[in-house]
Amino acid sequence: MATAGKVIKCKAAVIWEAGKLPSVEEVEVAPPRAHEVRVKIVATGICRTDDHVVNGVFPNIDYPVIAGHEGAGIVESVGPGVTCVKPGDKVIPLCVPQCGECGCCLSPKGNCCLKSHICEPIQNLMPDKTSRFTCRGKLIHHFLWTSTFSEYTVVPEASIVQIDSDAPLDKVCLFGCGFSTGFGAAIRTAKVQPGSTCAVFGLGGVGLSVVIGCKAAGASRIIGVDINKDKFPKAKELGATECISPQDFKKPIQEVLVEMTGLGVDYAFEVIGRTDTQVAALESCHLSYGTCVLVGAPPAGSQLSFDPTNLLTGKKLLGCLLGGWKLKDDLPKLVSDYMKKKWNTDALISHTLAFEKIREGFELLHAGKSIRCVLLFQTSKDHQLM
Ligand code: COD
Ligand code: ZN
Ligand code: ZN
Repeated sequence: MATAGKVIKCKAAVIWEAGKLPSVEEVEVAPPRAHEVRVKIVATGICRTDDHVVNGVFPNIDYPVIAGHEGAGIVESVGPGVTCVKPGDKVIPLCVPQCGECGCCLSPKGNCCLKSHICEPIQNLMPDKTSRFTCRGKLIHHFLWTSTFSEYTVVPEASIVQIDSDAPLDKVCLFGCGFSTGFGAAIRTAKVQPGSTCAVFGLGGVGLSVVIGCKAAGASRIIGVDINKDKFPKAKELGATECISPQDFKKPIQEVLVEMTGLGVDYAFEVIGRTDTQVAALESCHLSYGTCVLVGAPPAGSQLSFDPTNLLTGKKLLGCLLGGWKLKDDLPKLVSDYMKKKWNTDALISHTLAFEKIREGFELLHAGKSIRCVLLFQTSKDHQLM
């Protein structure tokens, strides 16, 4: 590529301080260093976690920052030592890396890579504690080592995977977070069995992906739970057999679910990120063999409090990050299954906007009107890659 080894000037959405919506700026993106990859992002979704960065919910995030972690793009150039991808490859940046060397990556049992931005002392610079982004002379921080709200981004090689060269990037960007997180919670973490009864608390993009996973696993009853009834039609389209709002009942929703099912659901998923709904999900499970999976992350410092009898009778309480997938190993297969039309994730995309309209995308999320809003970068002639 003509741009290899050079600083690239391009568009990015910078969150200058907590509490402020991102503003679209021209940023400079330095070339990748050893074991890093520079990617031209083609499309990126907006996830609730990006909104948490806008709102300043995470205590360990330094500003200014470029958020975004649900993107797909094309490799522009690679730094010394990179062998996993080459310029021109279609890729998805991984917000949970897979270094392949740490105890967790070497074990088949988990996916929380110990060399990630979460397990290292939490920081939002590159692994070498420097940044590849500047704007108006200021250092701009990375986010989750992905920063997909930039037309070009630099990621560590542990945080990128090649996907099918025919994959539509404006659709499979959702596999970088929302879809994989929800689908994996049902398929990989809970291992939902055919004929079972499931409850899904929260019907946003991630919760609807849980619904898709439960249906794909052959669940016979899938009960969607949300306070926003506008979410119900899409949930039913994707496989929910019934939907209920806690606001329509005087008694706690867990009691309603236990009554609806006899002794409770086989699987309950909490996909909101609140401790009260986490406890409600656990209490709605079958008292002897129900499984509750926590998907949503409550605010930092939250504590969960519940009657331990819930577990003593045999219920299981699980949690997962990105659905539990080992993303380098599993994401290409998920994309190729999508290409074989095994499930329809396109239905999760409620809005597609030009990247410049990113603020509108956040406003749609705040208003509860979007499921997934995908932002598209227009390929300028200067940076044409294909
Ligand atoms: N009761 C029922 N429904 C509720 C309640 C409530 N008290 N409060 C909100 N809801 C509903 C909302 O109406 C909405 O429909 C839904 O819950 C939440 O959806 P979104 O669109 O706000 O959020 P998603 O689907 O994009 O993401 C939700 C997560 C909770 C999964 C996400 O924000 C999160 O916590 N992620 C961390 C965990 C993880 O694995 N992250 C990977 C990178 S993000
Ligand atoms: Zn690792
Ligand atoms: Zn996310």
